[in-house]
Amino acid sequence: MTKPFPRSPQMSGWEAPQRFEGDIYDLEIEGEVPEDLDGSFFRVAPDPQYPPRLGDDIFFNGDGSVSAFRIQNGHIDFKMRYVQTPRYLREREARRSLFGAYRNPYTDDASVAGLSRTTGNTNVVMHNGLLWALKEDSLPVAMDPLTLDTLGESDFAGQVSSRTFTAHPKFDPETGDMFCFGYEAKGYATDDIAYYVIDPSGAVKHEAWFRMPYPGMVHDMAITENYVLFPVAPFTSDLERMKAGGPHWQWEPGLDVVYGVIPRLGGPEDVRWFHGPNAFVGHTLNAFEDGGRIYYDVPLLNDNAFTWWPDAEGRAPHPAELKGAVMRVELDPKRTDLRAQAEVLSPELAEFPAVDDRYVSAAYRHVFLMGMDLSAMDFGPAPALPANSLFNTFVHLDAHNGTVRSSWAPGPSATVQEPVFVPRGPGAPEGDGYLLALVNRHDEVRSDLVVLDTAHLADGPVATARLPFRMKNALHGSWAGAEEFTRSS
Ligand code: V55
Ligand code: FE
Repeated sequence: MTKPFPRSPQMSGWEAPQRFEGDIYDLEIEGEVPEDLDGSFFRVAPDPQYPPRLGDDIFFNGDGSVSAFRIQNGHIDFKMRYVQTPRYLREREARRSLFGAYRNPYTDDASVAGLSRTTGNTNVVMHNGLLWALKEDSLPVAMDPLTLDTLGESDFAGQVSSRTFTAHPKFDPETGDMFCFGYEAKGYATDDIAYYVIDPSGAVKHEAWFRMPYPGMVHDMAITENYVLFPVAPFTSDLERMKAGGPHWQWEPGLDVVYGVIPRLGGPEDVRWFHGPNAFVGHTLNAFEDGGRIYYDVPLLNDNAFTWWPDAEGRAPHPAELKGAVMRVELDPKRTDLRAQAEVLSPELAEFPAVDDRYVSAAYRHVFLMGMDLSAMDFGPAPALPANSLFNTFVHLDAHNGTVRSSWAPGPSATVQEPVFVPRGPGAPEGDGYLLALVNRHDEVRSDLVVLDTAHLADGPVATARLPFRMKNALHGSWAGAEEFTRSS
């Protein structure tokens, strides 16, 4: 018998588990889905299969539940499946949770010792004709992009010896090469990064191992024409704390953010660590080079947004105390003091960026984010909610001058989920096309998939596909054109 889930902030209300798999053929659609859209919008949300082993749990520790919106000829078919990880299958067999706290195997049932702890709950991306469900504590899990059947965890046929793999790989738009890494690559609480370049057929064409200045959190990365960047956020892991049943992460207000910079094909001897002031590091907008300098665009906050991982004194800010901006961080390879210089690109409280994938690693102008317009909300922000649950607008930011080019808010009782950008066609100018995203209609306890035209963002959706149920907040997702659904090897 399955006991009820706890009524805690990260497990109730909009974040109550869905525990649901299924299909809806032909969603009902208001408006017109552009006929030229042919592909799938994939996204993944943490959605725990069973009530937590330790009584309560955090949003980030739920089983990965992938959804796909297959869009073709103006129709949209919906599909939702769990990532059938070894952990999911073992718990399903036992009909209860066997795995304990986030990234802490010392809190697990003895029967699962040594089994993969991945949930695949953080991002889904296409590579080599497969859909990869990603969680930064483990190796990636391959899925069939059309059926969402789970094919299994992969070390790329033995080529990847890192124990872990990022949820935020970057793809070179010219070559299709996947730039990726694992941190804690040699095991829990180690300070090793294993960096890989994997070509579109799945062959590892470059590998480099190096160590971080401290065992921090490296949630995202960036690439430029010649370099790869690894931003380390000031949390630390500690094996003794984990063995005592404590949290994997501790916030470190006294530590700098460090930015690892390595040439694309560099080795450990080439890594340089730039230092910037203590901050909470968000998601990569993009990075590029200009005049020999590297520019990295990323939101930085004044304090720890993961309030469930406090500092050594047990302190964490109230979410209302968090202030941040989208920053442009300059990393000058010629600087001998290795200081990172940051200036405000936009004061917007904006996160979960989507750029035009054709401009990743290069000079770019257009980026779409979720914004937070607190004046437009009429339901009180509650503390300790998952970090991504209070955004309520889509914002089109101009990365040349930091201005808001346009925005759209779905209404006073709605929040939004991470958008993806799809070019209008192969020859479309940068940023010209469509934004696809879920909107949470809190008054109706129901979600919509909206299709926005980026040329007329403020006019609202050109098409709205109504889902007949609530969709928990996803973390991340991606768009894949239909041409990507075939394997090259
Ligand atoms: C993040 C999310 C994670 C994780 C580590 O957004 C960092 C940051 C969903 O899981 O494991
Ligand atoms: Fe992320």
